[in-house]
Amino acid sequence: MSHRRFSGSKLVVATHNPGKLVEITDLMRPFGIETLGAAQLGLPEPEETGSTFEANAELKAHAAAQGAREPALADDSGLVVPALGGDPGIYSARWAGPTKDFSIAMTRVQKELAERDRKAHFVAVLSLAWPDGHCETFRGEVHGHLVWPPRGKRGFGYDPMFVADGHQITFGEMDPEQKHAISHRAVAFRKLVDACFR
Ligand code: ITT
Repeated sequence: MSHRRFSGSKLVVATHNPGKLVEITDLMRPFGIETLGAAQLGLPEPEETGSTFEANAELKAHAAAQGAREPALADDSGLVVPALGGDPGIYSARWAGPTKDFSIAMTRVQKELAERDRKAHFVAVLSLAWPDGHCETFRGEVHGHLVWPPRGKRGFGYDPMFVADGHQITFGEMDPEQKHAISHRAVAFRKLVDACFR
């Protein structure tokens, strides 16, 4: 399948989440690509009306590409807990409430989980859209389990309660370099790079 190449040196990142912006900027750095956050550019935060990670990533990427008149990369991601029927899933940010307090979201996951199976995975879907409407979309996942109480102050969101398979420490305790080597976002990013940045 042929993909469209991105040939610029600056990329609009269609996120209002500072934790994601830091990670995407880190992942882009080796390719000499500078990032501009949607908030920095004064772009509005579109309502996430899709019912899949893919649909939401694409709608955010299209909105930013139209608004900035430049190619834009969006990330829609979340924590999927099979024992909770896939929740919080695409609602991961919404479980933190209007104050975006992830201690509230993690406590809710822990309460609803109670004694059930603690397996979980993170999903990230990256979507790169151009102002003419073309779009390239890639998914990454990292599987693991949930711990309680949360541990570590690094990362963001649900990181302090997630331990990836083959590891003992949470993403909240992990060096960012180590998280970037295995994370859902990094897996999706590698697919994006292979398809569009080489
Ligand atoms: P934008 O839509 O502006 O990008 P958002 O935070 O609303 O920001 P999402 O709708 O994609 O983004 O929500 C994803 C949520 O899933 C995010 O707020 C985190 O809580 C969680 N999440 C995603 N990736 C994560 C990661 O690497 N570590 C921890 N939590 C993560």
